[in-house]
Parts: sequence; C-alpha cells; structure tokens
Amino acid sequence: MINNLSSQGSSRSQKALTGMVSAALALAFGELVASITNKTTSLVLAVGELIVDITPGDVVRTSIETLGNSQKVVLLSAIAILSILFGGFLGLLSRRQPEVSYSLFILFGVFGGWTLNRDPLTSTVAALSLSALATLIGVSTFFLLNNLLDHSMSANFEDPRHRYADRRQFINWATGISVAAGTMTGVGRVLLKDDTIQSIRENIVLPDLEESNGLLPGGVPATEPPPVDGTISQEEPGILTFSEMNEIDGISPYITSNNDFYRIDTALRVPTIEPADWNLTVDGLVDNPYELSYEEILEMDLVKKDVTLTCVSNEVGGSLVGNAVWTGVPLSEIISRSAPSTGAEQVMCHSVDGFTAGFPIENIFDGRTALLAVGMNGTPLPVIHGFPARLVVAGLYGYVSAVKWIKRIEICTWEGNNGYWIPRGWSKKAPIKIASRIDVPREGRINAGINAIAGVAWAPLSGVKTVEISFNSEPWQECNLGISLSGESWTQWAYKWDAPPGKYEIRVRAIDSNGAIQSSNVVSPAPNGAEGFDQISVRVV
Ligand SMILES: Nc1nc2c(c(=O)[nH]1)N[C@H]1C(S)=C(S)[C@@H](COP(=O)(O)O)O[C@H]1N2
Ligand SMILES: [Mo]
Repeated sequence: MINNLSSQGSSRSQKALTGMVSAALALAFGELVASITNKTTSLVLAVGELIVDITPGDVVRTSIETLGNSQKVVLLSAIAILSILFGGFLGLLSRRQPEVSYSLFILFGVFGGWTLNRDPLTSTVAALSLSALATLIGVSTFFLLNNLLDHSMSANFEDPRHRYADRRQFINWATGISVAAGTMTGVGRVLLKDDTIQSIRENIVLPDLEESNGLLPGGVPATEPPPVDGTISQEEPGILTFSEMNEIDGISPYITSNNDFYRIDTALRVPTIEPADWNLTVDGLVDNPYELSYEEILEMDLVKKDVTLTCVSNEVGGSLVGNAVWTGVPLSEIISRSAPSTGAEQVMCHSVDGFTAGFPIENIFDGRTALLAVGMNGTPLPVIHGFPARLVVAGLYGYVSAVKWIKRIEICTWEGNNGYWIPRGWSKKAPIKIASRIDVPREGRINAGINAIAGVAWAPLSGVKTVEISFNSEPWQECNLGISLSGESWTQWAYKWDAPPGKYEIRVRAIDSNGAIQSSNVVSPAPNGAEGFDQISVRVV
C-alpha cells in the first residue's frame, strides 16, 4: 500500500516532468535558431511581443514603454517559466487523457507559430518552419519520455531490478534533455551577443561637419555668451558659458552623451540591421516614390543639429529627456524629392520592428529641424538609438516622430492613419510642453552656506527665456541661464544660494521666448505630456 502510494506520487511528478522537459526543449530550440539566423525571432520573444501589443494602453504606458532592459528580461523569463509550467500541466494530463494532452501540446505549437508570424522581422515561411520544427521536437520528446516512464511503471513488478533500470533510464533521459535545453539556450545567448553590427557601425565614417543649427544669422547662438567669463551670481543673473555650467556638480551636461541618453522603445529585441541590407522607402501619396540606400544617404548634404528629444511619458522632474547633436539629412529634402500629391497631410514613419509614428507634414516645412538622422554626437547612431537611421523632429514628443530603425516614410492623410501609440490612448498631435527640472541639490540634507541649485529647462521651439525658482512659495527669483544653441535644445540654469539653516521646498518654472509661463497645473503624462513644477525638499543644516 505504502509502496503503491509513493510510486503514485513519484509518477505524478515524473509525469509533470515529461511535459516540462519537452516544452523546455522546444523553447530552447526556438532560442537557438533565432540566435543563429536573423530571419526569425524566438518563440518566447514573439509571445512577449504579443503581450506588449495587446496590453491595454494604460498598462503598457506605465510598464512596457518604460520597461528597462532588466524588466524586459523579467517579462521574457516569466513567459518561458509559464510555458514550461504549462508543459508540466500537459504532462499530468497525459496520465488520464493522453490524446488531449498531445493535442494541446500541438495547439500550443500552433499558437507559437501564430505569434511568430506576427513578428514584423519574421517571414511567414520562417515562422511556420520554426514553430513546426519546435513542436515536432517537443511532441516527440514528450512521447519518448512518456513511453519510458509508462514502461518503468508497468514493468515487471516481480523483478524490481528491471523497474529500477527503466526508472533510471527515464531519469537519465529527462536530465539529458534538460541539459540539452539549457545548453541550447545558453549557446543562443552567447551567439546573440554577436557584434558584427557593432563593428560595421564602428567602421562607418560620418563627414566632418560644423554644427549649424539654430544659429541666428551671422552665426550667433540663440542666447549670447557672456562677453567675459562671468561667475554664477544672484545679484545679476546672466548667461554662463558651457564650461561654467558644466562645472556645477550634478547638473546635466549641455550635451547628453550617447551612453547617458535615455532609451524608450517597445522592442523586446533590438533590431540589428546591416546597412548593406537596408533601404529607406519614401512612398504613399507622392508622385515620385523612391528608395534610398545607406550609402546614398551618407552622400547627401548632411547637417548637424542640436535637438532636445523627450518622451511623453516623462514625469515632472523625470529623466526621459536628453539633448544631442544629430547628424542627418533634412526631411524637407527627402520629402520634397518624393513630390507629395494633393491630400498629403501626414508623415507616417515605419520601423523595421513594426513601430509607427506620424505627424503633420507641415512640421517638415515650417523651419524647425526635422532630420533623417544617421549620427548622434558625432558617431553613427548607436544600435539602441536606431542604427542605421531614425527621425528626429524638434518640438515633437518621440512617440509621434522619432522612429528608430526606420525603413519607410509613408505620406498619407491625417484621418484614418494612426501611429502605434494613438489607439493606445495618446494624443495624435503631441508638441513638447515647456518644462524645467532641478538636478541639484538632491532631496535631503545639505550644508548651510553657498550651494548651487541647478538643472535644465526646455521649451521647444521658441526656447527658454527665463528660469525662476521659488523657496517655500515665496516670490519667484530669476536664475542664471546657460547658453542654448537654439530654441530646439534645452538650457542649463543655475541659482547661487547662500543657504541659511532651515527646511525648504524649492520649485522651478520656465518661461519661453514668447512669454508663455510653464503651467502650475499638475497633469499626468497621458494623453499628451506631464505638467506641473518640479519640486524638492531640502533641510539645510
Ligand atoms: N522603432 C521604435 N522607435 C521609437 C520607439 C519605439 O518604441 N520603437 N519609441 C519612440 C519613443 S516613445 C521615444 S520617446 C523615442 C526615444 O528615443 P531614444 O530611445 O533614442 O531616446 O523613440 C521613439 N522611437
Ligand atoms: Mo516616448
């Protein structure tokens, strides 16, 4: 009796094991194939993409869009674990209803194939072949292990030696297959780290260009530098040079380095594109649809512009904003060459990863910087920032304009054509709002005496004219400003504070060159950008 029970118990867990190991092997096969060829993505990733796409806008907005890389890994691991657990369930089910469990296993493979086929980087043929093979491998393993196990269960009870031999054989197989699955996944991970694209990218030489943007006629920056090296002063707040500003401990540098630049995208796998295999198509409501190769783009008249890019999801005081020098071709040139026809209202940009974003065609011809960018801070675009090419449009939030890994610019009507985030609850028109941020001091304690309060402010397209701070809701006081090369990029600001001991709430606001004052209303990011004053509490001791 006791023997029977324990053999039942172990049979249950071993049955579950048959399904788990088989599911793991099928998934691992998918990982390995996806890492060897870029013709397909992995099964786990495809399911992740499905989850990203079907999660309601509200949830995606706060989780997926701002998912850090580590959270993306958590999502993918969760999918892998749940799939293996589902395999375990099928294993258990196979005790009583083997036909149902095998059918469900196949159905699971069909589901995997369907999600793979949704992936924009995977062809239908690749999706079907990979999922069919993975399912075949999974189901045959399931069959093999179940047979071994059943055999060891029903084997000659009179002769325990046979039973143990069969049982051992089952355990050996199960262990071997698990090790194989682990190895395949591991090898896949290593192969994915393939740095062909990195080395291709590093060998690209962008033309040496002068920065040309925003300079007023005569080459004068939008805010004039001080005639002499000024020092930060509160008696007479003025303009400080870049080096003076950048010396303030903790202030955001005027130019955000590529490494520090925020990253936002829905991609669970960063697209790796070889420029030689890549083309940009310009089509839609145009008389002259055409294609450009990477080489051709590099041979066009490139310009170098300073533009602040920010994410609509950025909270007040948040870090989803950066200022970089972008090298690229003016979109006005690219679009004019296509000869837009009547009815051309929207520029809809498509990424190789399926992401889309659209904005009014006027924005390309209204004098702002709107680039097909290939360079960022003097280097070819980093892979995570859109290599080989992306858009950068001054004054528009990234989700309606800054398409990375771009492959197609489609001219279309405004009505009836929506970018990725529009049906997910975000506004179709999304100009960047005036904002200001305190970088230093950090919340908490500081020492009495001279302290710098400093940060950045942006107000595309007109530019920041004034930044003011207020202590404990007392009247606003003007800060020193940094140089801003144009209204399209942010401005550093600083306030020299001789801090007496006490508790302070410090708030900041910006005023743009048209006199518009940053709004004090507290508004959350959805649907078109956060509003409100950044604020810190400090205790001076
Ligand atoms: N292909 C692709 N491009 C994209 C996105 C995306 O999800 N996929 N996100 C957009 C959003 S919401 C923002 S804010 C910017 C961020 O650009 P960055 O990652 O270079 O900072 O890219 C835009 N371009
Ligand atoms: Mo964004």
